[in-house]
Amino acid sequence: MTTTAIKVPKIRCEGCAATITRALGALPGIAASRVEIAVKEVHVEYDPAQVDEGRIHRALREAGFPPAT
Ligand SMILES: [Cu+2]
Repeated sequence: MTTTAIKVPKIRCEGCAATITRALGALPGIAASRVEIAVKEVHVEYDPAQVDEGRIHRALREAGFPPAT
């Protein structure tokens, strides 16, 4: 498993966190995800054989929460 922390400036509340958790849960290969609202970060544990960070970033963009560049 690989873990990553992705900065997402638009995270503001539990509603945002729920949307993000749902969006990432729809991807294959996501073992766990946790949204840290206070620091506007998404922590993701994933199987690199099934999904990569680019795909995770795309899912976040599609959910309305683009990662910081
Ligand atoms: Cu929100």
